[in-house]
Amino acid sequence: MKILFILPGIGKKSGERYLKSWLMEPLTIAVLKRLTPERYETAFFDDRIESIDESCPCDVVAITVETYTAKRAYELAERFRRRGKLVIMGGYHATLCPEDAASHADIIISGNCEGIWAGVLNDIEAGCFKPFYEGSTSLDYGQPDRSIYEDKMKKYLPVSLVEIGRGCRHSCEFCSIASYYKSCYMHRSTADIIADIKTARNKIFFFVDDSIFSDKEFAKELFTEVAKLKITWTTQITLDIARDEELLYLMKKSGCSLVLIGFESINPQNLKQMNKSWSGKLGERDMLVERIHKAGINIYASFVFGFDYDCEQSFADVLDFSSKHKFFVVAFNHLLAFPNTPTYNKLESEGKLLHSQWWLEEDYNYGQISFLPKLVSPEELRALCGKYKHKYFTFGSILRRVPALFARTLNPMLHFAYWFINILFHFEVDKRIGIPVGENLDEDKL
Ligand code: B12
Ligand code: SF4
Repeated sequence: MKILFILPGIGKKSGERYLKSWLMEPLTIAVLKRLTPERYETAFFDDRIESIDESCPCDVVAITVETYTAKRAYELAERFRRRGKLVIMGGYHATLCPEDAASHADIIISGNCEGIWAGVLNDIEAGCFKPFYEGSTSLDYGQPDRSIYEDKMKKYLPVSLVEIGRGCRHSCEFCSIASYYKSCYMHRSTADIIADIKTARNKIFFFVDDSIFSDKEFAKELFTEVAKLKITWTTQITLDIARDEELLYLMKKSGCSLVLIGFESINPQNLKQMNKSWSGKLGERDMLVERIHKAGINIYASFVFGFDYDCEQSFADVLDFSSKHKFFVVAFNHLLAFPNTPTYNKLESEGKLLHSQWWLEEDYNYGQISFLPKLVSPEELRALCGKYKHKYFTFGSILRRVPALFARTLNPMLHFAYWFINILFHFEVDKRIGIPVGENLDEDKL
């Protein structure tokens, strides 16, 4: 039996390339490959960089589905089903919205597939598969098998993705991770992680966790081991890491020079609304940011607008806050109503969703607002995100932040990343907006 894995793309503007900043190696596929018993043949198409060959000989098509890629995934699924292939879907969207995915797949796997994937393939071979499988809570896959995309490595950013753990102990209302993992956290063994790092191809690492220090004692033990490898790494964390100075010190010592922090908002009422008040209380936030900067760690600060207390002044306040702290880079995004999160359910019950299945809407574009914000119109919200992003990525702003960068780090890799990312964002500010979701991916990959 031959399994064809597919990573669908979101979409791209006609005549343009897929966004460079989204082209990271697809770790999900390397893990799925590792979990696939060796007796099965496998192939992989990355829709972001190559054309999908529908005539590729295979028996089973396994598609990973995120909300933004659902439309494209369903279109590809239908094409393969017309050719008599069996389609399996898994991933965030297939898990959080199985009723949506089920009409386009023969099998839906909900949640993590460690411990069940081989059994599902067995059932298919035996002709007794079920339409729905509940995933496991195990995270025991050993080493991801990156050979599945070895031939495409040159197309990806030169960063190795490694997973430390999955899930997060918090319950922010807008977050797919909180809904998917039901606010639980689990991690791999230190031995597996270290072996993974040692065998990865690139020497810059992105630990794809959302909350790497959910288990503090484990994080301290891990950082101590990682420090011996002399690598540079980045991850996504929450601001409260700075409340534990020992942890912060160990993190820096282990090679962490840049972290993405989801501040989301600096307005206490918004933070309360999204259940994220714990992340940095009023008056404490500046001190925590300074502590992280003082430790020599740069911050990619991510903000989300569209909550009930957001108006243009909120953007101005966040821009001031970001400029004051001279963040390495920022993201000014609008709120996304991901299905089956409390935010989505609340907007739906209040009648504020403009389209209930916005991800499947015809002509839906990346950056289009799918709900009615309270204090601004959807068009204003979208325009304000663009306007304030522009302000942060002007060449003047990029230059003004350089002395702070030197004060935090002299690592040439970080300096290169600073210029690369800021200039990329300077030019990509408008490029992301308006990407037609689910379309144009069949044009020749440019
Ligand atoms: C790395 C990452 C990225 C990278 C690249 C991702 C890539 N595909 O190459 C970058 C930074 C570019 C990125 C961009 C974006 N991302 Co992202 N990303 C992640 C992140 C942090 C890790 C993904 C990963 O590798 N996980 C490790 C693998 C092993 O786990 P896994 O994918 O969950 O797979 C397991 C199971 O889910 C299941 N499974 C998954 N797929 C399938 C398929 C089959 C057939 C089966 C059987 C099982 C199965 O089995 C696997 C093993 O158990 C996740 C959050 C997270 N921690 O997972 C967000 C996440 C996937 N991203 C998300 C989003 C929203 C985006 C963006 C839209 C952000 C934006 N606003 O621009 C863009 C879209 C880019 C794109 N798709 O082209 C959301 C998706 C939410 C949703 N409901 O769909 C997530 C969950 C983050 C979040 N906090 O909500 N992302
Ligand atoms: S802290 Fe981050 S990952 Fe955890 S629930 Fe909140 S937004 Fe999601």
